[in-house]
Amino acid sequence: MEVSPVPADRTGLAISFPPLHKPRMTDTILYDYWRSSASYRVRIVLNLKGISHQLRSVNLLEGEQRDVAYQAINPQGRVPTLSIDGQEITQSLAIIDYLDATRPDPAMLPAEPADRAQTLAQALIVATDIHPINNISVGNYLKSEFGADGKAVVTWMQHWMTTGFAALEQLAPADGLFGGEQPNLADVCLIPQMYNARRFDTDLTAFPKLERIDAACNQISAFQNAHPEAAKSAA
Ligand SMILES: N[C@@H](CCC(=O)N[C@@H](CS)C(=O)NCC(=O)O)C(=O)O
Repeated sequence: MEVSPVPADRTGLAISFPPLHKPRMTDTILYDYWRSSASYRVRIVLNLKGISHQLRSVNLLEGEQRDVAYQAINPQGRVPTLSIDGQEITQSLAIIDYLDATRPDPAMLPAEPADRAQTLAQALIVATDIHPINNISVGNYLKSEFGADGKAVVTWMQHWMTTGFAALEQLAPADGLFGGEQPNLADVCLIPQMYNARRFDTDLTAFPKLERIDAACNQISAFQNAHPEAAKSAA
């Protein structure tokens, strides 16, 4: 296994993607944006698994995700994309699945099928039911097609975070993390969404277990070094 120089080295900036040559098999590059919560998930997992990597910024506010060169490696024009083992992988959960299959320690999902299903269900509340409808492009579409102003878009986002978190709070353990003593995929998906929730002033008082898990994970260096502020300062 590769050894992680944490925090990750961020080389170059933007717009030189994809590499003009295929990366060496050892070059692992995460195309990300510091505030992107899907990227944040992958940064956490790369750190937890101690995978040496570089970060390359795709500035979503400047529209770099729509650059033709970037769309050649990510046709959706979204972050993250991971260049690893001579290939590019898109979609944070597909990236994490690949990392778990090829670098299994520590595992992000339990081996036992029933536990695995429960962890996936918890993670998917965030990754498929909260996050996608709170995206920049969704907010922009609400504005351009439905006349929503900035305040309405924030109300929309708070609503979907609050309803998703209400379910997740019920599923959260009384003690420890979703993964028990070690973080798992549910923790990896939750912590970036908690960051987003605070960023958009979402009331979290009804979710004490989620707040406890968030605080505990943020004591772990793999999470600290993946935090948006750490990723931003590496940019
Ligand atoms: N399901 C995708 C979501 C990727 C995604 O939507 N990323 C956001 C940032 S968190 C993005 O690139 N948004 C750009 C846009 O909406 O234009 C994943 O998990 O990787």
